[in-house]
Amino acid sequence: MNLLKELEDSVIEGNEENAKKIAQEIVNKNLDIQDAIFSALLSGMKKVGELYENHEYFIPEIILSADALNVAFEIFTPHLKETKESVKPTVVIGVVKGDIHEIGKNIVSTFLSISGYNVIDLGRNVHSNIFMEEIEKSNAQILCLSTLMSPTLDEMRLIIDKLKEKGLRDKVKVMIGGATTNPEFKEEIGADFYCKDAIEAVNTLNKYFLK
Ligand code: B12
Repeated sequence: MNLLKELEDSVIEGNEENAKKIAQEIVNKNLDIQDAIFSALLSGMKKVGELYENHEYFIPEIILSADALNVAFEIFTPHLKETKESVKPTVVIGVVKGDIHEIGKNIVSTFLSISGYNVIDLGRNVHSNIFMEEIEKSNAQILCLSTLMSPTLDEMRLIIDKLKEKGLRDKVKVMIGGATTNPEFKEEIGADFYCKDAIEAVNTLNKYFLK
């Protein structure tokens, strides 16, 4: 069977051991790592989401799938091609308060990092005050916010309001992403960029900051 398909199946089945073995095989065979991330790991997790929505999978199955994805992603990360030909701005990134979904944020964080950005990753379930403190401390030019849940969307609005209150709004560009966000929501809360995935995030920031 095709290795990418096998890796996708390992994520869907939540088979961590197989995911590890196949990811290593993909690395050893010098296959395209970026392709493996998008067309095996992420597509596998998309199918897991569908199974959950159809009530065929429940939280324990999702956790196993997330573990299988993470173990393969860890094997891939050191082999992603780095492009550090220019000094790029500092990015503060995190998942907003109330939300513990971190896989997508981790992928965006890794892609920005290997593309030369100085990434400060605050993790998940991050309080708005922590974002403010880090932006002030690090003088970051970019703030990336992630959420996958509808109830936590308002946190993004709150963070932008706090940036305004603290006089930081003009110093930092705000990029939002995650399955519940979209270009309309970006407009509504006054963020600067919305991107659908990690590749688009890197391309958008490169276009803006490397003019
Ligand atoms: C995995 C998963 C989990 C795992 C998370 C494991 C982890 N360590 O992250 C676990 C099991 C813990 C979990 C828990 C819960 N989950 Co959940 N989970 C999912 C699932 C199946 C997949 C999410 C995922 O990782 N996708 C893969 C990644 C790669 O995709 P992604 O995050 O979308 O990221 C991509 C883009 O969105 C983008 N992106 C992401 N962030 C950012 C940021 C920026 C700046 C940019 C530019 C781009 C960007 O780039 C990424 C790809 O390149 C989704 C279903 C789905 N269809 O999404 C539900 C889902 C997100 N979960 C959901 C829910 C409700 C929950 C729970 C509340 C369930 C419960 N009853 O307890 C809890 C959450 C508790 C909390 N307070 O956070 C709902 C949310 C519904 C909603 N609209 O509010 C979903 C949609 C399932 C559903 N259909 O009901 N979950």
